[in-house]
Amino acid sequence: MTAKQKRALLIVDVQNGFCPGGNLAVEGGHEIVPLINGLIRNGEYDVIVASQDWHPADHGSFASQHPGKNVFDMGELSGKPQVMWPDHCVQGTPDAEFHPDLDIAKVHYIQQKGLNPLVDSYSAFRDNDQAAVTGLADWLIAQGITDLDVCGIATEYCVKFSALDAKEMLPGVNVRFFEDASRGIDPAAISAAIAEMEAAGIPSIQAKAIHENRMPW
Ligand code: VGL
Ligand code: ZN
Repeated sequence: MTAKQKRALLIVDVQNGFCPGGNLAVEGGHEIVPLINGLIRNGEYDVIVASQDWHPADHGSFASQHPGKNVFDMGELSGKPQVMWPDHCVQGTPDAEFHPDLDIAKVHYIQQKGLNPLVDSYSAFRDNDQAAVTGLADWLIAQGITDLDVCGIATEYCVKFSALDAKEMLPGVNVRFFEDASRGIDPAAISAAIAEMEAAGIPSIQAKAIHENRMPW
């Protein structure tokens, strides 16, 4: 007997802070918004989730909290190696808002992350030290999903760690990565992230191929 598929889309951190003009701008971050809106609107997904980087102003991943450190230096947070990020996605600021064109009204569940100032949280599922989970895995399991497609920003950070955690924390769920509906920071690191996801059983797919027969939306 084959059980019916229940498909979910996870949209990672499509926020002003990671788009041009934002505090941690990723080149072309805004370009994925129309593709993602197409995915949201094409009716293939039963469940749509968005994650939102949501830091307190004194978050320990910010270089501003580490005297003598520069942005993008390697530093330490709670004894672990940590990239020193610019202040970004501070709770309640425009930088933390979703991109204004993203069709957020059709999102069923928003998972905020990065609230604990003592640990960073790239994954939408748990903190980087893997000590605390966010609740997203339990929520998706309760929905009975069978398939999860992941897209968003930044490919080699929050998208990759979210996809890898999904594979590990959602037993039996098919996880895929939308390459063209994601953007990353460093081309070499993006390629390495795609290889790492593929090695973990997460294939790369293209949103454009899915849309081809459906446009205009
Ligand atoms: C992210 C760095 C710091 C991301 C979030 O969304 O990929 N990267 N915080
Ligand atoms: Zn962050």
